[in-house]
Amino acid sequence: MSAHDFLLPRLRYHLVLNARRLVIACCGLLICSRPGIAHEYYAKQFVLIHPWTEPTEPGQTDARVHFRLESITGPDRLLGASFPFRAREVELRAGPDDAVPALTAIDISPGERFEFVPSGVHLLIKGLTEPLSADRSYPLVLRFESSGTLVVMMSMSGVD
Ligand SMILES: [Cu+2]
Repeated sequence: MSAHDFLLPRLRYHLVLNARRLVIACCGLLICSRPGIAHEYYAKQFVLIHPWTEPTEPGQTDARVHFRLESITGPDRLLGASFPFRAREVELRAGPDDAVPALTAIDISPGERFEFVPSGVHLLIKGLTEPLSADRSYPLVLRFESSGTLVVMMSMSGVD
């Protein structure tokens, strides 16, 4: 067995391995930066899937946030959220009626699925300082009682 026979397969193995790592890294970037692609975040007790909101017009100061939790293995509570640099506050809402006072927390019980949608419990971004652009993604900070703080990137379309 020559040195060539010994080294070449190893070299190939390393190239394949590194190429695979690169592909995985690129997928992560694409998933986070391209709107409308389903993306997920793993927390202690659940998986948070596809946080998104919609582009806003100049002068529009509110935006509603959608996402869902899946594979919820234990109880948790969403205690608050913030949208640093771009909004005054993020409210926890019980439903579509803005006359109903904001919630102080949202209880999450174990189960298959928990949806945050404007027709039910959801987050309302208030006091936007700049319009939200369709070709961007934006960070949202979520604070859970048990799972701690989670920073997620919102895409600008609900289409997975
Ligand atoms: Cu997504």
